[in-house]
Amino acid sequence: MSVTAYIGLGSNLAAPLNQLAGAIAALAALPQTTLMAQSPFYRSRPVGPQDQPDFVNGAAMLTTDLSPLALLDHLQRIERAHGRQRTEHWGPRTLDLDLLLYGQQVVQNDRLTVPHAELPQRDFVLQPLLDLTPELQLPDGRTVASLRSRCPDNGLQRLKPVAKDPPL
Ligand code: J1C
Repeated sequence: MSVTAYIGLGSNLAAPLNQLAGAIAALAALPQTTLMAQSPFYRSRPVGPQDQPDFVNGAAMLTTDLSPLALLDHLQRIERAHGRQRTEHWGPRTLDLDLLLYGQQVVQNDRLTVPHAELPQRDFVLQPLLDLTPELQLPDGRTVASLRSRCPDNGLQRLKPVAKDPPL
């Protein structure tokens, strides 16, 4: 039985828009998985140290027969393939792929917390989820729309879905 999963994408180094475009292509090529939709991309102010570039963030919706951990293995492989550099905690990053939601399942183990622990307080995660699925709910019944309306503001700017975006 395939499950609908949502992946968060983020980058603020090495041509972030290209990083996210490459990640989307890699997600579309995953085994036992179909890329159903991608959200618009947003420019966002960094959470954490402010002396780093703005981020580009977005989300993808997949249907998959991969288990949560098998999916995480693939996400980490894609991050490495995109030349992820050594990252300091809350510092700048080449490519992050986060498993945000895996159907309505709750996963809690050494490697994985799903729903993603930071999801409820990050507008750059909630807004792309809302764009993909306006009625989306977490396993605990909270709606993404209600969380979005009450979360801190990172100055999201929606980027145009064309190659003419200002370089980031
Ligand atoms: C570990 N994990 O987390 S990296 C991994 N649950 O080794 C996994 N659901 O084992 C484990 N999905 O810091 C546990 N990994 O984008 C999960 N993120 C799960 C994936 N400001 C999981 N504006 C550590 N935008 C793992 N990003 C978890 N500021 C953390 C990468 C993958 C995201 C950031 C803006 C951003 C930031 C900071 C610097 C805080 C940001 C943004 C890391 N992103």
